[in-house]
Amino acid sequence: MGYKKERGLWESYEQDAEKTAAEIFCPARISRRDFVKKSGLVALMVAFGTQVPFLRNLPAGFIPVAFAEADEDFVIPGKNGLRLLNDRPINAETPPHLLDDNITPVARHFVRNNGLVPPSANVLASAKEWMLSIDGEVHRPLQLSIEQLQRFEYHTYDLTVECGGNGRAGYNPPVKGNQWSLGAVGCARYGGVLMRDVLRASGLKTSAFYTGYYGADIHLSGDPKRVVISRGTPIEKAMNEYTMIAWEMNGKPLSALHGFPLRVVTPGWPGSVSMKWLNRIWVRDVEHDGPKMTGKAYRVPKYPVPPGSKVPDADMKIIESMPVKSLITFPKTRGRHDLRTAFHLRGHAWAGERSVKQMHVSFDFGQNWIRADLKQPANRYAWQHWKAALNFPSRGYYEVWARATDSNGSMQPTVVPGWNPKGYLNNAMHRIAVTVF
Ligand SMILES: Nc1nc2c(c(=O)[nH]1)N[C@H]1C(S)=C(S)[C@@H](COP(=O)(O)O)O[C@H]1N2
Ligand SMILES: [Mo]
Repeated sequence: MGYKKERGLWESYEQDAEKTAAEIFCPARISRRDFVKKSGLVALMVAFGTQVPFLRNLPAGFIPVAFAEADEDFVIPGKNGLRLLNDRPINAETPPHLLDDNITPVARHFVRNNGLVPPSANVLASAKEWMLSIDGEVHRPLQLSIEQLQRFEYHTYDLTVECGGNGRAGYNPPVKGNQWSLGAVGCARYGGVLMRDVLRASGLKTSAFYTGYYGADIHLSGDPKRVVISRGTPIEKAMNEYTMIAWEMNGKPLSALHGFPLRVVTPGWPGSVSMKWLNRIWVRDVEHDGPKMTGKAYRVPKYPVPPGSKVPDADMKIIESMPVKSLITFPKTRGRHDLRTAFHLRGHAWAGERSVKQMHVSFDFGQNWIRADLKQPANRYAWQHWKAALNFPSRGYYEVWARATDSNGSMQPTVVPGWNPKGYLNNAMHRIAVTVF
């Protein structure tokens, strides 16, 4: 079988730079407009603002990593300024300063794919034939077209979606998988219907215990029989009044990368239970056991473990609520600031199933904390905006730290929280550097 394991772009580079360069130059996947033109010696020097020793040794057609990370032509079409972590499947995160909007624009929303986007997602007309089936522990199995789905009451909510692996890059020893830093999170406005209205219409049996969601994306092996990912939640979470079956993101039909024409949004839980390209809901009388539901996937140890240890699968539990977390979205890290003026900063905070109760900032490595101004969320599960103003006591290099506290009093840790085999749930504080002059 031509099974291709998921492998990061930079990992591939290390193993076979030329082959990787050739693969990523497939124009259908990534735009490389002008790259060849710009790769002339002079253009590269200008781009880096410095000498590039040994440039003549650079293999033909090879993109220097710094160039690939920074060049605006090296992008996923429709995504603006995102950092590409992997191109097959596509995974890209948003630098914090590009998450400044209250509602994350589609062009700035991270993408996490475990498989390949189904070709139908690029064909608008495919929505007309799309069918969502609901079966399992229901009295009336349903086959719904999108038109039929649209007869249920329409709702729109701002919902935070964060990948369970956001922050993975912070763990030591390092953990395999996409090396997300801070930006696998976004809060978009989803439009659609409530999962609970649809499930009720199917006549849930009293045995209904868990959902199993299926999407139309294609396994990396190309084998149509293999399911990329199929996850679900306890029936109570599916019946939560904010769990949606959505067809709109920010007032427009979902884009191909975000699950066109239909997706689940399960706010407050790992993004992996927000199934994209949704075509089946299997209501089950046992915990769902689809791909990436079992073993170590989206699970953490039931007890704290030493970093780097092996944990038996039986000692792992499914991640439910995401932990309290926040970002500084303005200003960008490594800026310069005039001592004579107040330093204004802002960002967002969120807390999974909980709400954010308080937000604080510090500029002396956590000795003293200043209370930030924190807004209520637009609706439950929307991230909360905060802002603060500081006056630095002198010139010099500062770090500004931001710390959210949730409604139960839990705070973001200063250091990376408990290591776990797959590197989930890193909610350490976001820090930015500022040079005050
Ligand atoms: N069908 C399908 N749904 C999926 C995935 C996927 O690979 N296939 N990835 C999941 C994961 S792990 C995350 S974090 C979110 C990301 O949603 P986004 O790409 O819209 O940001 O989608 C989830 N839904
Ligand atoms: Mo994820």
